[in-house]
Amino acid sequence: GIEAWYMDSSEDDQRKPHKLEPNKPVSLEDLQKLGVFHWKLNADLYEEDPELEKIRKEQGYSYMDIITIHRDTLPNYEDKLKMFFEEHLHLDDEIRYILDGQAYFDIRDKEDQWIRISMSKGDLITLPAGIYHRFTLDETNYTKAMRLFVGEPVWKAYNRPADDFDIRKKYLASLQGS
Ligand code: KMT
Ligand code: NI
Repeated sequence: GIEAWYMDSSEDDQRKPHKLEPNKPVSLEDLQKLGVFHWKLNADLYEEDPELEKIRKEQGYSYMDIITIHRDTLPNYEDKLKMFFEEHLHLDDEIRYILDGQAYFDIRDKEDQWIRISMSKGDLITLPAGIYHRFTLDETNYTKAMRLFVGEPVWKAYNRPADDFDIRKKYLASLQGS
């Protein structure tokens, strides 16, 4: 299941948990305040899941594909993992549903601190357009994820600094008062 915490600042292997001591957990409610939403589904049913269909319909997630992130399955594995771990934003929401394995999504909070979100089989997450984030495998080095998108997918990532985009300003404005 999903779990989130503030990261330590060590330069050690990105695949390690990087929890503070003592751990400083982040609740689902805290994530919601940053515009991050989560659903828990039964990933064994993903090919024909009425719950997933309902979410896709309600949220307008018309597009989907599946990416298997593993040394033997992903072309340019090393380069892609390096790119995924560069701090970036997108002009659209990033929606990911973990079908197998596990991985970490890191997001910045309002004070620009890193929060690590641990995702495993059955976790679906949406990161809002304009939030700075990054992705890494954990020490198991494998995850299979569904990528969802509203309309034709645009995967373009803008590495930080990307503060001049309207979507970034809009995201920051959306945090006011939350
Ligand atoms: C992104 O843009 O951060 C990604 O697509 C991460 C990898 S998809 C599981
Ligand atoms: Ni991204």
